Amino acid sequence: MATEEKVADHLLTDLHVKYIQSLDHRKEDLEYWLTEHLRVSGLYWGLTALDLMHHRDALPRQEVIDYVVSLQREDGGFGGHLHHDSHLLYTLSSIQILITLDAINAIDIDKVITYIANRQNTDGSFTGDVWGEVDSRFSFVAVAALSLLKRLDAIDIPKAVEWILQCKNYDGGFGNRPGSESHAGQAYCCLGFLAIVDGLHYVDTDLMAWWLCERQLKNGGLNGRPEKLEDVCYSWWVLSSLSILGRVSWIDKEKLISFILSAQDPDLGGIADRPGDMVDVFHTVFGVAGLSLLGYEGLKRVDPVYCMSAEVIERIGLEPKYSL
Ligand code: GRG
Ligand code: ZN
Repeated sequence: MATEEKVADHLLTDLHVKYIQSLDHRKEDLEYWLTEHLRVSGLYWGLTALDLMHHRDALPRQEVIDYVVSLQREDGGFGGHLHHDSHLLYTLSSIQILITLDAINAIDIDKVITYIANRQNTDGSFTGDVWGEVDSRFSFVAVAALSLLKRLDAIDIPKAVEWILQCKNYDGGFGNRPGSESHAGQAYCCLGFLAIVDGLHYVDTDLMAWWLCERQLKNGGLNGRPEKLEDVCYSWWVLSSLSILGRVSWIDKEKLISFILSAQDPDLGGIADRPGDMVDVFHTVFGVAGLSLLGYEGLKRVDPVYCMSAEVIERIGLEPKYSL
């Protein structure tokens, strides 16, 4: 017998809050252990989703701060979990959490600046950790973290820009390294990078916005590159890029809102990559943040560069980058 499918037509805020609160107690789930290496990023995603839904206090503030502080390593960087090696990705998540909770002075800031600056190569690119993988994601993460700490002077910005511009493609998009295929995740990173260093004039706005709005499919969802499936997280990677370019109106907002809402778990909360799939905190934050960029009622505004509430970005005195 066919069961009637429940499809939510509004944001299930209370359920999402409970879902995020439950994540740290799900030690019987295999996923809990499989994601140990990126636990602090999971915490940043959960906290940001809660903050945007006006429930920042739903996680125990002091416990979260103590945990993040415990992740700072001797080299100044942060690991994804206790006793894990430093990586730029987890360093940014740690800084984002502490700034959201207004507790950045709890860590050794000079040491983390040194860690980030040491990741820059002579060609301007950045490695994610001491093992040497280079990616435009890491250039973004480095400048995002340094700008949140007001220490962009610690790196060679002109060289960093030179390298990012080599990742730009003829179709208007960006890849993860010079010569790589355009991908929406990298579009966000390279555009966010240029927004932070005041380099948006290097981008052909209409060409890039055209490539980005072409990511919307008939079902309203967005994909990350041509011929790929729709996925809720591109509601962040694509839409934040369009927001930075001031071209959110180039996509069908109502259809995208319906697509994101249809990917919610109507029983236990959380948002999945697409309707019917298992939820996770990664797609939950990017679904909520995407709805915020779409002006969904009852949510705080999100900053399209930092993926933190615009209120927090304004509190620390950075210029908000939000535009519809
Ligand atoms: C502060 C929000 C924030 C981010 C920090 C980690 C990072 C910087 C950015 C990641 C950007 C990125 C590359 C996102 C894409 C993630 C993703 C869905 C990858 C999957 O790619 P494919 O090719 O999947 O496996 P498709 O969708 O093309 O089939
Ligand atoms: Zn996804």
